[in-house]
Amino acid sequence: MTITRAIARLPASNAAQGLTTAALGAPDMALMLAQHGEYVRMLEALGIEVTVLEPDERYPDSCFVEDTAVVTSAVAVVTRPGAPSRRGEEAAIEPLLAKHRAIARIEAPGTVDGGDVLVLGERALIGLSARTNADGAEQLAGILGEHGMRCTTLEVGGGLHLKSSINALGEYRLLVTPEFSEHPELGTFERVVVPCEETYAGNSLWVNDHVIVPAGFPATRALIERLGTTTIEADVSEFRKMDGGLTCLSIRF
Ligand code: CIR
Repeated sequence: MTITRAIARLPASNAAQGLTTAALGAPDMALMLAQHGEYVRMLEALGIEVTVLEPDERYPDSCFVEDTAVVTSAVAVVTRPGAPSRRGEEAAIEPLLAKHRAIARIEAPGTVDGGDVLVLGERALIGLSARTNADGAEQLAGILGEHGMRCTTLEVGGGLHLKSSINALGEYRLLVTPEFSEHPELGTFERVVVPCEETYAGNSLWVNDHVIVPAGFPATRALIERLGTTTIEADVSEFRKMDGGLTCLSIRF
């Protein structure tokens, strides 16, 4: 699907107080803002109209907007984020999506983070993780099923979210970390496996016939280029310190 719109949110000044397991130190806020600006410009250069929301200081993790919604061509599912400190981030996103899609919502006790959901045409992969529980996955599969989508639910394993490890390079082609190279649930997809020493680059972003790859992962970039796909490099070092990456910085539809 051609992406025409995206929603992003500027990092809050207290972004360093967000959740993280990365042990890479505190983000440099000036650099984080500059990287965010570059990211938005990159999406715009791919023909996408980006709505950039003001920082929301109530939620240190609120720049990671992807976790608040799952958007398909037919419906926008507003999530109930798995981390209690992030619950409420979705409220400001819903009215923006309601302008373009019918809205559905994940209800308690279900939890879903958008980072656990990969939408590929009429298919969706839903990851069960510390953030997305079985009830949330079932609700989401039910909603997407009503819109004719086939959902596959799988355990996320080592990463924070499904999309820490599995991302699209096309409708039938996935970029996966070595952990998922032989996963039986992914049998119908062609898989491109990220080298072990570059697993962070498993979170690359396929958008409008380009793949945005995090800076500093040349082997992954070369693998993707070899497929005939144009890549662009984006430095997201400061977001990585907060367990974030390229996909989580926007909701695209
Ligand atoms: C969190 O732990 O929720 C944030 N610090 C990072 C969220 C990253 N989101 C994503 O990959 N979809």
